[in-house]
Amino acid sequence: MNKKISMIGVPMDLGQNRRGVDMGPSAIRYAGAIERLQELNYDIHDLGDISINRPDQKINYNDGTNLKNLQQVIEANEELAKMVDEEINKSRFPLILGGDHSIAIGSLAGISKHYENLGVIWYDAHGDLNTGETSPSGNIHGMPLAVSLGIGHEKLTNTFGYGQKVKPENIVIIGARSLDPGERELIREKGIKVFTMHEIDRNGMSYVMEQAINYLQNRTDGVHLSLDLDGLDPTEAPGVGTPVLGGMTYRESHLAMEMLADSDILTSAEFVEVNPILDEKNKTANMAVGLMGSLFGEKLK
Ligand code: 4U7
Ligand code: MN
Ligand code: MN
Ligand code: MN
Repeated sequence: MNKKISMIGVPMDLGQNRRGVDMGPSAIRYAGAIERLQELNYDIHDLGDISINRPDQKINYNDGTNLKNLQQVIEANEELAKMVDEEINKSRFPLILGGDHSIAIGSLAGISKHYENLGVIWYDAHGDLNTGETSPSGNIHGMPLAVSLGIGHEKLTNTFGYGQKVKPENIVIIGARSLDPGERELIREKGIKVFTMHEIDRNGMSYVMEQAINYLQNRTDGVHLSLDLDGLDPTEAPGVGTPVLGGMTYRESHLAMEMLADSDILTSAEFVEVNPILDEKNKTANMAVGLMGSLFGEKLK
């Protein structure tokens, strides 16, 4: 693993309805993310938080669409893409802290420029494959994976001045258990690889991760991990805005992170959707930091 990490906080909550997720980066830093990684001999630059342009009204509908806060989400993602791009130019590993999951649009826009075949591991209860047309909510945090495939509102898909960021065959979704009808259709149509909770229950996390890693290793030249804390079960990780029962355990998630560390395929990562207001004693942020420890090789130390 690249020993030089650049940490970027994105205090974004405009991609969904609940306040609080904008405090995710602070909660994760407070839980000791930097110290944990320094302990593993990483050279960490904390670039702080990017500034989010908060609208005066609670929800803004721009451009006559159902997409909430479209303009503000675009602006923040452009800024994030630029920063991520610069850090990769300096040969540093981008570690992005959310914020709601709409920020993956900017992460992937900045990262993907550097790879012919960027792989993505989407660790999440949801597919985040909605468009304005299929979304039941109009929340952009339910759309970033579709946007990165070049599907959705043109202003979103054109983030950082180019279209499609990821090829459908280079994506692996892990932990899905809440998929909307339009998302299911897109998964079928594009042949996206999905390991649902069913596969994890039936074959075990070890088998699922082995499959996922082998699959990506053979076809990609870099892999981004996008970890939504709601992938974990809400009894263990309650501090998320869109909890779905029946999720992955902390232990299973540790194993997944350790196997990723062993495989050495990751080139960037993000931890998103931590909402300290909905949390119990910063449990979910602590969980994020625990998983980071495993992801960055604690076991191997
Ligand atoms: B998250 C949802 F309808 N699919 O689009 C939607 F269930 O980033 C939820 O994974 C999206 O947390 C969840 O609004 C987005 C809903
Ligand atoms: Mn989710
Ligand atoms: Mn998500
Ligand atoms: Mn969520």
